[in-house]
Parts: sequence; C-alpha cells; structure tokens
Amino acid sequence: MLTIYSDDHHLHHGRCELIDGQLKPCFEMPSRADHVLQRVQKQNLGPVEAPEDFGLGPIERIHSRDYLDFFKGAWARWTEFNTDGDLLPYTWPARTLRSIKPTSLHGQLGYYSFDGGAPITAGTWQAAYSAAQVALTAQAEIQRGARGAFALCRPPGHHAASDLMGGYCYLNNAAIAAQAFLDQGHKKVAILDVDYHHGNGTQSIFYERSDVLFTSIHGHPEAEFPFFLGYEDERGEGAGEGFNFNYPLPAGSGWDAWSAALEQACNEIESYGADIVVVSLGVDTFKDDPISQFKLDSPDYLAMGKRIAALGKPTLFVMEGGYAVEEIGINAVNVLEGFEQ
Ligand code: SP5
Ligand code: ZN
Repeated sequence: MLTIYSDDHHLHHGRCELIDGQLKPCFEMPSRADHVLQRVQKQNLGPVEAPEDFGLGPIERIHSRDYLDFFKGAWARWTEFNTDGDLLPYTWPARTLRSIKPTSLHGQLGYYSFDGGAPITAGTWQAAYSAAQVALTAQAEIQRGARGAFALCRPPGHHAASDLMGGYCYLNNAAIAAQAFLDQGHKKVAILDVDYHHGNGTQSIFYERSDVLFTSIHGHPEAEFPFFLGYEDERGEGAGEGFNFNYPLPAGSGWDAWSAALEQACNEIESYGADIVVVSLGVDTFKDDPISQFKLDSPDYLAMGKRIAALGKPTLFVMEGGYAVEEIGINAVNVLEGFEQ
C-alpha cells in the first residue's frame, strides 16, 4: 500500500493544553507521525511518497473562504502582539451570546473554534495545508485504481467543521478527500470514523447530504469529548436524513463491544452501496491511550483492517488521533496490514 507523508507536520508543534486543571505539553505532538512513518518503513508496507500540491480549490469545497483566510493570517496578526506563546482561544459564542464575528484577533479566534485544544503556532497553517494535500494525494492514488492508500496526515482533521477548529484539528482531511471523490465522478462515499472521539466536524459537514454516509464508533458524548455531538439519535437532516450513524460506547469498552458496533457500521455501508470508503483512522481506542477509555489491544487492529477489507471497496485511510506515542505506529499499521492480508 502506498503511504503519503509530508515532513511539514513538524512545523506544527503546540506547546500546551489544559488537562485536569493544568497546562500540560500537547498530546498531539510531532513524534506521533514520526512513529507511524517508522512503522510503515519497518513493516515494508510499501512506498512512501511526498504529496502533490492541488492548491486551495479542493479545501475550499469543504471549508469556508472566510475561515481559511482567518486561519492562514492568524499567526501574522498574533506576532504583532506577542511572539512568545501560541495563539489560543478563550471565549466562545455559547448559549445566551451572539454568533457575530468580532473584529479583534481573539474575538475571531473564539468565533472560528469550539474548544481550546487547537493552538495556532507559526507553522500550523502550513502543516495543516500539507496534511490536506497528503489526503488529496492518497485520494488520487485510489482514483487511479489502487485498492487502498494511506494518508499519514498530521495534524488530524475529523473535529474540524466547515468554519471551526478544535480538538487538535484545523482542516478536515477526510472530508476534503471524500468531496474530491465526488467531484471526480463518484456518487456515494462512506466515511467510517474509528477514532475514539466522535468526528463532530465530519458529521456536521455532511449532515444534510445523502452523497456521503457518515458512520462513527466512539466514546459516549455523555461522558467524553467532544460532549455536544455524537449521540445515536443523530440520523441526518433534510436530504441527509438516514445517512448518519453514530455508535457511542461506554468507557471501558473492549474489542467485543467495539467489533459489534463495527459490524453494524459495515452493514450500513454495505446497504448504502458505497463506491468508496474513507476511514478516519484514529488509534486512540488503544488500552494504554493516555486520554481515552477504550480497551482495544494491538492484535485487534489487525482484525479491524480485515473487517474493513471485507467491504470490498477501494479504501482511503486518513490518520486521525492516537496518543500512546510508542504504540501508535504498531496499531495504525496493523489496521493497514490487516486490510492487505
Ligand atoms: C483528533 C483527536 O483525537 N482529538 C481529540 C481531542 C481531545 N481533547 C480533549 C482531551 C481531554 C482529555 N482529558 C483526559 C484527562 C486524563 N486524565
Ligand atoms: Zn481522537
């Protein structure tokens, strides 16, 4: 299987996030992608190539122009005030407040984010832009006829909505790739989001559409980030009604419960009749993940890949979360090896 990877991800290195009342080093760190790349090479998964540059066009199919302009220009505006800390939001237009776009940098940062987990650093735009190109280049490989391809994206993307960053995500790599498939002639794309966290950004982007089926298996939002989306009763709206399937699971869930949900998601993907499957591949479902509560073990990821392969569809794997840095490579590549077996 071909892997697409860009060194540009190193340009994004947030300093800290708020965890349990303390500022701690960001869990979403550059060594994550380095470990996955090393494992791809160690296992001889296949060639590793740099992305092509498809420009902003395919990104603008998902993200609003004003959001992209804000994100691209935010660091330069921040350096007029401060060159020391990362740019982090601190006020959001929650209930009782108005969603009017302010003029100031911090006002706009709150307007274009939903949490404080997506710091903007000097290289964040370039890293996120390149990650989107990584997804698009792997998408092009599938479009040329490959059965599978791996987009080793960092930063991840599935929490990013059309005009919101958050949850370590800025540009929704999986959504951008899914839209590219449609724009290149496919009619039905299924997204299978296996990251521990609900893919709220991806769900919101396609919620009123029937040309993308969204399925997600995740920690129950009653108890888990992103808290405010990901319930089972979210089935899509308007033309999208019946094209959204959430499988929230309780803390402590292991392979038995998780694989039963996978079976249901796969059945929905089959009855939908997808042309293409895009997997939002987070491996923060691992038992030793430092911020998650599922109990999958490394061999389970082989079984996951095998079940996805049984769908018999061309499949694009897009890297999302996973914070047990030493094992993230083993677990992510196990999915890909399970798919290829
Ligand atoms: C892409 C992705 O996986 N994003 C996840 C963002 C999660 N951000 C919230 C993390 C809060 C973790 N709290 C854990 C407390 C452990 N003591
Ligand atoms: Zn996650």
